[in-house]
Amino acid sequence: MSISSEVISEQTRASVNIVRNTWPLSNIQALFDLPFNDLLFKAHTIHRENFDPNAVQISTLLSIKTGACPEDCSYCPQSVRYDTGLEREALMEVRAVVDAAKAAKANGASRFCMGAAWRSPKDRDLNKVTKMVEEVKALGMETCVTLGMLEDSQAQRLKDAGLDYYNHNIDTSEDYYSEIVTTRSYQDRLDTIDNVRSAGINVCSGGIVGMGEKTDDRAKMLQTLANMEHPPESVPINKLVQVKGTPLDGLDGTESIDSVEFIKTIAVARILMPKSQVRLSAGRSAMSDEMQAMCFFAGANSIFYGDQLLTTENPAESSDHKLFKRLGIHPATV
Ligand code: SAM
Ligand code: DTB
Ligand code: SF4
Repeated sequence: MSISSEVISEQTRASVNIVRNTWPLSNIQALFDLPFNDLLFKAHTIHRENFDPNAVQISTLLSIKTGACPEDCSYCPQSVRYDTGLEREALMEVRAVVDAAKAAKANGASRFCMGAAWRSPKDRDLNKVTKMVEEVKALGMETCVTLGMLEDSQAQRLKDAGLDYYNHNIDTSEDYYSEIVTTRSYQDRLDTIDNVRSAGINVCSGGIVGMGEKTDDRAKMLQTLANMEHPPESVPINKLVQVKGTPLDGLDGTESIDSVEFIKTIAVARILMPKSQVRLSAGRSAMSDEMQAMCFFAGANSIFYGDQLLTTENPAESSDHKLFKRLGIHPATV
């Protein structure tokens, strides 16, 4: 496989800190087609030019409202439409959330991400969530929330409370999206991201791989993110956690994604978005230390830390400590 000198010169431009946001799909496909070592070398070079290669940012997640979500996202254990055996829980009290954030801080997390299983928040819910944001921020942590679709006035309320990041994923390519979610459109997601951006909140947006999509869908998903007027500051790449009872449970190895393809996706994300934090997100419990090490080499520089994601398992904190020690990685400071 050869890559044109024009493509190489584009990467060189990116590597000297010019973030381009007009990536043609063919250039992204050409990156996926590169020999693995060439792709990883390129991604790692860009990573080193923009970040401390041995620092990984640590975020801890908390589900502040669990289950009974009206949406039909076919990967999600929290949708009311699938019988996943999950107990629904009402919106947590502010005090309990702040206690969890204090514990996360004591364990080394720099960012606390609060997630709610809503299609979109009601204004009365936001009264409580804005209090959570204010109090968690007062602990000296970065704050992130993910609450579903957001109107611009709601984004402004969160900004006024001091929110640092809003997570809203595009999930997959526009072409594949209708296979995965029908209750909100791709454009709805892009509109929410625009509202978050306009309010002056940092954008956290990425997707899920291993849902039966093709390499081209992964290329298109990354193209959509990288070509935003301002690419997201934080890009979570989730590997589908298959949950019993959801429509996507039971995809086999050929329909899902293999380790090499996953690492390549991280590398391409790093090349396309040289200044963003690329987060190795859901799915780490099923990854070996060696696989995670390759992801960090390819440009991942953030993780979710703590033994639970929102409702599913994540590696134990003690095993992440061991992993960091084995790899000589230290937590990034805010
Ligand atoms: N309800 C809000 C929303 O969807 O906008 C926020 C919470 S939602 C659970 C946050 C993200 O988690 C989803 O956008 C999806 O990308 C990711 N996610 C959910 N279930 C997952 C799974 N089984 N495997 C990997 N990622 C998942
Ligand atoms: C993101 O991209 N991944 C996180 C966070 N943003 C909110 C959520 C992963 C959820 C995995 C399934 C669960 O634990 O319920
Ligand atoms: Fe609801 Fe979010 Fe799960 Fe979709 S991903 S079903 S919106 S909680």
